[in-house]
Amino acid sequence: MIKKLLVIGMLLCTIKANAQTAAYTPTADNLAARQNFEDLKFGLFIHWGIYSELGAGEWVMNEKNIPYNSYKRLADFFNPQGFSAHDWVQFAKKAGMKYITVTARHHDGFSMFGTKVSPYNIVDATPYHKDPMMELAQECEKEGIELHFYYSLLDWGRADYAYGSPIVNGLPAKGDWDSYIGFMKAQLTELITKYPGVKGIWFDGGWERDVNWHYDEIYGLIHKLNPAILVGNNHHLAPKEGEDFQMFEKDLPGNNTTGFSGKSEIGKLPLETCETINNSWGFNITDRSFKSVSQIIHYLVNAAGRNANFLLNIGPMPNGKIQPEFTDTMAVVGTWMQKNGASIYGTRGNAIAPQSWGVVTYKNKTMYAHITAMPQLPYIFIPKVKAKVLKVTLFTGSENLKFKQQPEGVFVYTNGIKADAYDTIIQLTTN
Ligand code: JFZ
Repeated sequence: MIKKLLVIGMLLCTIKANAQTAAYTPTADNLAARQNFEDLKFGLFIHWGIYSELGAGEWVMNEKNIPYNSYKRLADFFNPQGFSAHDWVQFAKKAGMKYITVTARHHDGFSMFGTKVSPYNIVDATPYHKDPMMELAQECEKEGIELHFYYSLLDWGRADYAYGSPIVNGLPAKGDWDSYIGFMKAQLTELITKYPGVKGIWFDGGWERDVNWHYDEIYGLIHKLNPAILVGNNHHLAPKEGEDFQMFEKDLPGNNTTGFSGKSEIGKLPLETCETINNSWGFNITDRSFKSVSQIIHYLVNAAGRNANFLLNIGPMPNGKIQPEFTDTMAVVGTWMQKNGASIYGTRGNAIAPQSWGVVTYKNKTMYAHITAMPQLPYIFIPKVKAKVLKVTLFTGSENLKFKQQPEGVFVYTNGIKADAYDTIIQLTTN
């Protein structure tokens, strides 16, 4: 009898171990969603929460040592009467962006959506009493903009997470990990099943502690609820089992200027890189280091040339409105994208390494050489072009440009061409 139980027990253990290590096989729908995601190229990242009220970024509680119990009061006076899902979506569309990734819950643990599993949320804990994530999801669906939710694994306030910091008074030294994982699973289920059209979950904060995050269960749950949902995690490591895209923070894939990306070897998944429109993620009232139109277009083009999407962040104001500096800049970017977007949307990159003059994107039999720094010499050299080049023109013109193809690459003569203020695009038709 005892022996029998032991055998059964051992069997159950192996089944469990197998279940945990079972390799993730993305469904056909998921693979199609990945391709579609790669086609989008340009997305809007939005950091918005009760922290926005203080105008000092989303880490303000930590940075200003605000006791958690005082910080929580921000919910009592969060009443974003100026929030309009329509305006946010129009902002993205006018800028030429195709998807939005928005903070459903950041490290402060405040849920910006109506949730049944915590009273600390915008519907129940603020005088606003409405769910902006629902309005946004519905508006995105109506307007053909894809929606991803940012979801923090780190929580500064919950007792079961037990964040170890003196500003969070009264938390137990040790949390209740099973309870916390269960809470996240319940919230993720809400986000995926209640909100229409959600296409991705963007995890962050797992770098806070080296523990078992039960990614197998969490990612498994997401893919069980909707196999096409794209899972990404800002853990700054090589992609893990169950993830569908790889992200980079404040760096082009392959670069490591921030020191965040040192361990992020580029894998085979779709790539995304995020960057801020000024120097802040959440609304920052003193940050006036706005990126220029040229910087933003160059970042986008450089990401596309490296086969990555560009997710550009804004922090809307506490009333829900987007500040005019952002609107002005992005309207110009959008006008440029309307004219030149076909050389970016739906293309792929990385077939040809970045050059001193710029990068190359391609789609079907057309290559686009994006000259972001006009060379001193009257030509650009594109190395390792395997296909035979039949015709070269400016992307915005029909006149043939002179070129010379050799086994080692193609020379395109750029003298006399009319340069674009941001990116001069040369179109090469191959056979
Ligand atoms: C994280 C968040 O902490 C931040 O608030 C914002 O949401 C951003 C998009 O993501 O920022 C990080 C995450 C990890 C590191 C640095 C910044 N890191 O590991 O050095």
